[in-house]
Parts: sequence; structure tokens; C-alpha cells
Amino acid sequence: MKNALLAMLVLYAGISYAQIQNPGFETGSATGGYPPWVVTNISGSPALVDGSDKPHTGLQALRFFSTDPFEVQVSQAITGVAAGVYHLKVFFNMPYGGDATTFTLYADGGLGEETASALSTYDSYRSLLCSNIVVTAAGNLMVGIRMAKASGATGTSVYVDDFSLIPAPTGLQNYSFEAGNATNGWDYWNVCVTGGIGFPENASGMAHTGTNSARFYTAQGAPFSGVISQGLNGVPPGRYNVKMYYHRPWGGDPITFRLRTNGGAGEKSIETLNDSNNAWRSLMLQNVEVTASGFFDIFIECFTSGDQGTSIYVDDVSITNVDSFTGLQNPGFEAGNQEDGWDFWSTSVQKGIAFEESGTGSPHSGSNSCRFYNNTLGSKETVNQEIVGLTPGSYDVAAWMGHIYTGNCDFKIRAQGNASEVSGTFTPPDNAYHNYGISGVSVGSDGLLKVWLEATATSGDVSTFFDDVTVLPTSAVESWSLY
Ligand SMILES: [Ca+2]
Ligand SMILES: [Ca+2]
Ligand SMILES: [Ca+2]
Repeated sequence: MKNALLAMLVLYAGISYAQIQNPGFETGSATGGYPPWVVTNISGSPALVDGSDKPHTGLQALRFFSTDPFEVQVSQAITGVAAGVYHLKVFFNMPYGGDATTFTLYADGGLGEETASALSTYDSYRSLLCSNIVVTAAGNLMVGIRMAKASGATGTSVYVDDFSLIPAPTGLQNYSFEAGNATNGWDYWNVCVTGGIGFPENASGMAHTGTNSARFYTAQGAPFSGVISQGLNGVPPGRYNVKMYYHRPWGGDPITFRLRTNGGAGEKSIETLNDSNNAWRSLMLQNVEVTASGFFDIFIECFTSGDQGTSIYVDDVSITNVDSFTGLQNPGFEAGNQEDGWDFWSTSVQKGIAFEESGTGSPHSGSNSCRFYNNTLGSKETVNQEIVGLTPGSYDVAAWMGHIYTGNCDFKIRAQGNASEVSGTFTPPDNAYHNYGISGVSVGSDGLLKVWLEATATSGDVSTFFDDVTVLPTSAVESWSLY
């Protein structure tokens, strides 16, 4: 179905549109103001002071100063904007430090306010992007930024410069973070601090693919939270898998990564704790519905308690239409990058195909399996799949499992449809492959079944393998050994 927004974008392609006036605060002064910008003190009374010492470009920037808490807004009403979808970008700065200040960029094109926020305590200029502002046929657009210093008693200067209004392209942009950098912003992405202490940093030379990725540096002894986000539009309606790669190559604090999306049918999220990572890992959210609006918000959130300094990297975000995917995908871990269809929710997943030792541990069939390496007692690794399109009824879930090295492990299969979760734990007596399964998992009218395969190290050094997963109606199971 052709998206109505695509048609709107075609309409204004090549047509000039009314722009933001005095976007770089080059006209005016701290004493006379910067028309047509309107300053409103929401709380407190910060002073509008000369910002010519730290312009982002040109000779001047907007600057407020206060020792006390405040919230101030600067805004501008624009008329005659061609109907369509836009992104709004601005640069903000706290070059002298001070008390933590939240910068909230906002815009309203007639359908209500869109916002994007970042937190700063001390930093150079950073960019902030507010996505998918729909300007209606009336052509009116309100743009502005609010700066809120919630507490503290330190003299604090906040700077803003270079607003820009950008016609929004359709679909996912700059998926591999190859365009842009930490100070100008990665094109079409927000890479923003949302809590604690840290800042975006250049990531050249550390990439999952290409030469760049998105990166945060988090300070020692301070908690941190950040978000890497993009608002897509013009995405054809349907079901999508959303996947991203993350990395924490220098050690440091455990990081929780959360992938959160909204395609118009409500939020959906998945998260993983990364506490022993030394390689790129993936996180995938499955079966996200994008509605006819074509808007699709993707947020990659990361959190740390902050005892140690840490660098966090994210690269290669993808969206894959899975409308044609029904039933169990890639049951033998043979397809593509081994993980097609599966979300490896894991800290130490390795490729089964790379296994070169003799004895058990080779794939049960084909040339691949799902391999986890567990060298920490009690470490648990999970691979999961959210299966859609099943006929309602009772199902059995089984898989072949094996392990190698001196240690031992427990395997677990969990599955949930429209009733309580069914699970089974299995402790193989030896290192051979065994087929274990669970029975009687109820699938309802939505045809949805979530399956998790888990391996937990119970002693020593152990690599565990899953292969040849089956999901079959209970009545079809006659010859399995079910435990
Ligand atoms: Ca300027
Ligand atoms: Ca890249
Ligand atoms: Ca296989």
C-alpha cells in the first residue's frame, strides 16, 4: 500500500519551503534580543547574556546564565511551510560546566508537539534532532528549545546555535553510522545523554561494519544512561524484525542495552545485560508491527551504574520485513549469519561452525549450530524466537543439545503461547547430543509462540550447542523421548 506520506513528500520535493529565521542568532544582541525568537521564562529568571565567546558557527550564539534553578524557552512561529514531514536540528553547549541541564527541542506543525531531549553537565557543542514533525496544509510550524536546570547553586551557562529544518527522507537512514560524528551528530540519529555523566565520542576505527559506529564514553564513578534513536517515516506497513549490534571492547561496567520500538501499535522492547563482552553482539526485537501511518520510532537505550569508565558502541541497525515469515525460522541454525530468525540474547554466543575440535560438539546436522561458551559458573545464555502464524492448539518444542570441555551444564527449554509458560530443565549424562523437549504448550488465536533455549554452566569450562529445533502439534509427536 502506498503510504500517503510518501505522496506528500513527493509533493514538496524540489519546492522551497519557509525556513527558520535567524537560525544562528547572528542578528540581534543579548540586550536587544534575537528577533524573531521569543524568550519565555517558565521558572526562575536566567539572564540572557552575550554568547559571542562560544558560537557554533558565525559570530554569535544564544546564551543564558544563572546560578539558580531555571527553565527558559526560546521559540519561533513560522508560517507558509510546505505540508510534509520534517526533522528539526539544533546544537547545544555547556562549555564551562555547571549544574545538570536538560535541553528539550520541540516542534508542532499542527498535530501536537514532538520533542527530543538530552542532558548535559559539561561538554562541547552536541546536536539534538527532533524527528517526524508533520506540518499540515495550514503551513504553521512552532519550533523552539527549552533549557531546564533543575537544581544546584553553581553558575551555569547554556548555549544554543544553528537551528535547521530538514525535509525527512523515508525509511531507515545511515544504518551503519558511517555519516556524521560525535559533535555534528550522526546523520538522522540522536546520540544523546539522558542521565548521569558521559558524552558521545567519535568511534572511527571501531565498527561492526564500515569504519564508524555510534559511541558513548561514560565517566568513572558516575551512573550513565544514553539513547541512540531515529524516527523513521514512510515505512510500508507490516511486521518487522529490528536488530542492532553492540560492543563494549574496553571492559568497564556492565551495560544494560534495551531495544525499544513503536511502529504505531504500541511500544515493544527487549533488553540484555552485557557484563563480559569482548566482541560485537546482536540484539533483535521480533515481529514489530508498523501501522498504516508509516512512522517507526527506534530507541537503543543503554544504562550503567558507573563504578568504572566504559565506552559503549552501537552499529548496524536494521529493519527486516517478516510478513512472509510464519512458523519456526532457521531451525538448524544454517541460514545466513547463523542467527537469522533467532535473537541471541547472550553475552558469549559463538559460531558453532567455527568449532574445530574432535568429538561431540560439531553440528547435529548441517554445518552450523548455536554455540554458547560458558566459562563462568552459573552464567546463563539464551537464544529465543518469537514464532507467528501457528494454528491454534497444543504444541511440543524440542531441540538437540550437546556440550564439550571439562565442565557440565543444564539445558532448559521454555515456551509460552497464550497460557502459562511451559519449561523443562535437562542435564545430559555425557557429552553426546541428546534430544530433549517439552510438551503441551498452548497457542491461542493470535498464533503466537515464544521459545527460549537456555544453557547454564553448572561446573567448569563448558561450550554448549543447540541444533535442529522442532515445534510441532502435540498430536504429531509420537517417536520423541520427552523428559
Ligand atoms: Ca551562530
Ligand atoms: Ca558502521
Ligand atoms: Ca545445524
